[in-house]
Amino acid sequence: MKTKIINILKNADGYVSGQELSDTLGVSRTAVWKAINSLRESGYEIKSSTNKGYMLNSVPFVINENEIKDNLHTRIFGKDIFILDSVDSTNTYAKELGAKGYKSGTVVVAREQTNGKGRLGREWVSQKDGGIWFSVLLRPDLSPMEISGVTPLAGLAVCKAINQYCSLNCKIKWPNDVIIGNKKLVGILTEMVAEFDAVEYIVIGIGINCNFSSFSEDIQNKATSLSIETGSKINQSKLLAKILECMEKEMLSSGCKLNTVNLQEYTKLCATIGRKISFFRANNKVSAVAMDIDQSGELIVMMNDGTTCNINAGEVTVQGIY
Ligand code: BT5
Repeated sequence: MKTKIINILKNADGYVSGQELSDTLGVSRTAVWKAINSLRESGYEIKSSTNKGYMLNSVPFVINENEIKDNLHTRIFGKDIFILDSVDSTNTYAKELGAKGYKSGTVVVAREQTNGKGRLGREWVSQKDGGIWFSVLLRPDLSPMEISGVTPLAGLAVCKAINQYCSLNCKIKWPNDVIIGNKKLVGILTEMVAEFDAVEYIVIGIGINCNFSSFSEDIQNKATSLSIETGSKINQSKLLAKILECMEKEMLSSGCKLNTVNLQEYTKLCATIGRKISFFRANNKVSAVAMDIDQSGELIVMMNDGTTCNINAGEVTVQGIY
């Protein structure tokens, strides 16, 4: 009933009377009033006037089921979607769904994570309604060796979607961060469950800082958010729908593999290329210059002695970026 009320109010030109709503929906006026209150609690601003009825003022900017479904134009991604108020980690939840046999494209999104995970056991700060914290379960037809394109492709799709939706100029810090200037906006954590020669499922977890205005001391120098960068609040449900659409396009059309076309786009958006970097090799810190990305998603670097070598998604420090 709530979805129907919202659709009626969205399509109305001004106020809709309580009587009209109750007649159209075949329920009592008290039931309408209760549904309106519940919609208000989930973030819809609905004006009411004794004589005229109800009018929709604004839709919620936080993650909201109606708003996601209303804006989602995908075939597979997000067709099954779990929308949670609070969870320890959407990745952990999605991995449980994977083990239970849920379909490829299933999405888990939460308004808050109490134990959001970064890579290598690090923490991902995911405060309530501050951002889009979500995971996509995929069952690609790939061997574990072929999985290396997944994270770059997800990064590419998220970066393009944000740039289009928010008119920004985000870049990718190889392999898995989306950045603005020299600050981190998005983190991606991909986890895989595989047999020896086949991937059973993967979970791509993505955290996007949206409506944060300040960060804790430990990350304030290296983190940013869309509201800080654009100066306005972001409709998180619409942006999530747009991102899922971009991810589906990018990942399904390529079978989740890097190819000439998507690699060229990735390279263009990659802020790491052309910069001085450093990384650890056999416990020694080595400096080099990032030159290119190859089709397995590895970074090709030129060492100080002029030789080139490939490095894979380890820990790389890029000069000038956190
Ligand atoms: C990442 O790790 O960047 C991967 C983050 C993935 C988060 C998503 S949210 C949905 C899904 N469910 C999960 O539990 N996780 C995924 P890494 O490259 O290791 O970066 C982690 C580091 O980034 C931390 O050590 C902090 O320094 C910094 N950091 C933590 N929270 C941040 C935030 N909200 N914004 C920017 N930087 C942050």
